[in-house]
Amino acid sequence: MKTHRQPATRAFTLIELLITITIIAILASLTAAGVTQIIDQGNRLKVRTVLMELKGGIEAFQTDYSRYPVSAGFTGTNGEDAPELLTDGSHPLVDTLMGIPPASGGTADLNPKRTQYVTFNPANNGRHGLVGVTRPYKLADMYGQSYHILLDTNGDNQVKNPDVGNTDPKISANQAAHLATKVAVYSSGKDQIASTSDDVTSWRPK
Ligand SMILES: [Ca+2]
Ligand SMILES: [Ca+2]
Repeated sequence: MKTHRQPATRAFTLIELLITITIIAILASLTAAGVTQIIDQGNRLKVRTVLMELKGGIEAFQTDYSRYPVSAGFTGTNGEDAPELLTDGSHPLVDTLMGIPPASGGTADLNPKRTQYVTFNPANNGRHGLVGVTRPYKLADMYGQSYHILLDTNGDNQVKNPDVGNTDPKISANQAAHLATKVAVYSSGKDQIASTSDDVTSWRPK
């Protein structure tokens, strides 16, 4: 007498179906917030990479020329460091670091050796790169804002610590007045406001 067994392949298909449903359930649990968080972390990493390149480029320039890539008159008052710089195209710091000669009729040539300390690509919709065609160039972060640069122009091997004035008390608490570095760079972060918790800095851990 013949027996009618269920084909083994059918049971296997059911297991596959269950696995597939489970995977779909897991994927569905990846909420939009989770995806946004991953994108945010990626953007912060890109910003930090650029600002560390800026910092490294400025330090290498200072080693080569025994001065910073700014005009000789760029100093602070009362023995302090010069005020914070922005990569907003108001001065040729980015051009100088890229080894680009000054525009004709422009400022003094600060990098006559034409050494290329950094390389940046054109921005994409005003973000993450060089903005516009007029010189000096503006360098924008992932959020379309300029980078902030602090230089030890008074030569005491430290710069003011911007975190002292951070609006987040968890960040501003117990901060030293100065950072023990000659160059500090930061981005105002996703909220596009400086000295808030989402800033991306060269001195904090990633
Ligand atoms: Ca200083
Ligand atoms: Ca911020």
